[in-house]
Amino acid sequence: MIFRAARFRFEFPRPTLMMGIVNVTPDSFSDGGQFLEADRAVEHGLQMVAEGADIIDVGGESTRPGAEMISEAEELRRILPVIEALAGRAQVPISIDSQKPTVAREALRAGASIINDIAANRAGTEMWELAAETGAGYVLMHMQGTPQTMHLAPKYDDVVAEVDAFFEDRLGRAESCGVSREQVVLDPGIGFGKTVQHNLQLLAGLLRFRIRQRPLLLGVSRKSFIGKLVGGEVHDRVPGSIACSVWAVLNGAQLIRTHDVAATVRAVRMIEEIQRVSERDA
Ligand code: 9MG
Repeated sequence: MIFRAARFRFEFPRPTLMMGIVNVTPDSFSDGGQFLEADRAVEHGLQMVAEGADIIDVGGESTRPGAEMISEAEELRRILPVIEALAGRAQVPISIDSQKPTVAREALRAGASIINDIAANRAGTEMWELAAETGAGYVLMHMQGTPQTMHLAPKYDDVVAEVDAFFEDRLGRAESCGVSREQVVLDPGIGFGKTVQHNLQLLAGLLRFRIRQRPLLLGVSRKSFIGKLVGGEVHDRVPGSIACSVWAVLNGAQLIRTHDVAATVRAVRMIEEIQRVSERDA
């Protein structure tokens, strides 16, 4: 399996790709002013690359449940200097985490190579047309509702089957807009319009998505369902996040999105060593 993202190309099987998270939001970096905010985000991204990140995901708008949307101008003000600097200084692909096609387009112009699209459930085709035109990598994520509504009443008869049907449908639609399958990574969108039980069912059912023959990305990092299950504030959720990431790798995920690159890389590399010997000696 191949994943193409502009000038980057990844071939699987290979060690799990680590996507490090850089949030350029006022609540993630102190309000030390526009330049300080961007500088700190760039340093944070470079630090993650030094720790083993293969991709850096830059986002300027919070996607937490109930978070308010910000204007395009404000989102661009936050992300563009960070993407420009990281694309110039890091040797890894930069991904833009945005729901807005116009923001994604400017981010690609500034040097990003992947669109992380949490809103692949929207009706419009603009984001796929952009991916087709630019050859950018495309993370196709499942979400029920929007970040403003998704936590209110998530409902599924069979969450794994419904997410898989969504993947099949959206892969077809993206392809009919000119996006090659090799550009696409699938993501079940843990926490996006899902209850704690839905998240657990998706984790338990990850192998089902192998049928789509595309790399699978999983993002569980510090999410609230971990705190609800095993307790703890955001920073106490790291062990639970790593446990879920290891589980995901053992169950077919090829990319992990994480705030905690150094610890997650070590845990996943350890598992990969065991897997290698287990497959060799089977
Ligand atoms: C932006 N963002 C927050 N959580 C995410 C997840 O699980 N996957 C992807 N692709 N993006 C996410």
